[in-house]
Amino acid sequence: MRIVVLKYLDFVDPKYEPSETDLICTFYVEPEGISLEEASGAVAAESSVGTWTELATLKPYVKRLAAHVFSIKGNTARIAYPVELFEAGNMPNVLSSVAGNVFGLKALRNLRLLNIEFPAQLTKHFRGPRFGIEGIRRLLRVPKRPLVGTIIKPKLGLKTVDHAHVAYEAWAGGCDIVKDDENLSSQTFNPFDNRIVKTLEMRDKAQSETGERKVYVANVTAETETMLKRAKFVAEHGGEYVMVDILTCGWSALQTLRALNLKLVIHAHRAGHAAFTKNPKHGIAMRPIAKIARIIGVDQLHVGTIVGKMSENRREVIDNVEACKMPMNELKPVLPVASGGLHPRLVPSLMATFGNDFVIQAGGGIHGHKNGSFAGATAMRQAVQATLEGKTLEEYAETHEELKIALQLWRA
Ligand code: CAP
Ligand code: MG
Repeated sequence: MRIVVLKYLDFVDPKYEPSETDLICTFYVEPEGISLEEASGAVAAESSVGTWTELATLKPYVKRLAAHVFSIKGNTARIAYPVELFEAGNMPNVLSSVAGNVFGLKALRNLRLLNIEFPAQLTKHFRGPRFGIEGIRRLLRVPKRPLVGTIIKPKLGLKTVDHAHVAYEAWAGGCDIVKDDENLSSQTFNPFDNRIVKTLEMRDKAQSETGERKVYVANVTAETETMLKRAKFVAEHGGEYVMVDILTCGWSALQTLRALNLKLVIHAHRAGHAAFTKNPKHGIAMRPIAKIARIIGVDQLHVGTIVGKMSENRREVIDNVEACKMPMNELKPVLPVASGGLHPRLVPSLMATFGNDFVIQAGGGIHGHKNGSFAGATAMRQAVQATLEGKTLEEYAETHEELKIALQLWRA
């Protein structure tokens, strides 16, 4: 049997014109002891057919499947992957190729996946968002303004009755959305089934008192079968939203949940993302993760804030929002969620960055209000209203006590 060795440089072809069915990845490449061309070729090789190929001379179609480095600018390499490399409808398979072994190669000091462009040939095998921005706005009957959301705090420890009460206060004060925290599942102090029943009762109470639509985002993150059971439980009890920690659950589990196609909005939390998104030279940027989540079918997704407690910079957050909303093979746009260290004083700069199509989500910035969750939620709505009316927060606070107190608490 003849062994044919494809060298890394065999995968570098600046003349290659990507076809519209190719998947295209953009990588930041830092070589270790070899040229940038060879290193880029190494990425293409190890994330497609590899270098050692038996029968290559006998089966030319193997060569045709090889990925092509078609552009290298600075340390940025763009690689085109023939769509036949991937199994249709199998996202983990795609990522095991383009975001698999390559990060561990000795030949690379650093490698970062900056972006992925999916062809329609691949995205058409996924469901995409069921609701998207428009569907969520219709559900909540909020046609224009930013949505106001909160996370029940403290993150863990509240008993079910207290959890439901804090939720009620936040809804009654003006929150559209109340959600579980990413690490609340079904611990003994707050078991899932009872929590859902009690909290949805409070939702109904707040809805009838305020006349506004309210939603509860129940965290169903768990072993896949359990997660599916919990999602069905939420739907059967009149819930309209579930939350999934998409990275700790994994893409397979998320695909399985979306395949159920329940009439539930999927809120995607990205707990753990910074383990591979934070280092600007190595890992996977949040932008490709946002695109993958959208293709599989989440309806709203955390994208960073620029002004809050998390580390993303303006460029990264703008890219994440674009990944959620850019035209992408007929997929519905995903609603961006700004969250992490937010409070009413940050609302004008958030709306300047995000416009109106996003969720302003605050935990401590609402429940930490001197007068409690009801006043905290009211102050957040007042900050949004002031900004919509083109007024400064200070001006509006003169006639709105809750906001006034919030501005004293969260100083500039
Ligand atoms: C925010 C939060 C969210 C983060 C996640 C928290 O609470 O509930 O999980 O926003 O980060 O636990 O920290 P606070 P990101 O409003 O009290 O800060 O949105 O960047 O994924
Ligand atoms: Mg949280």
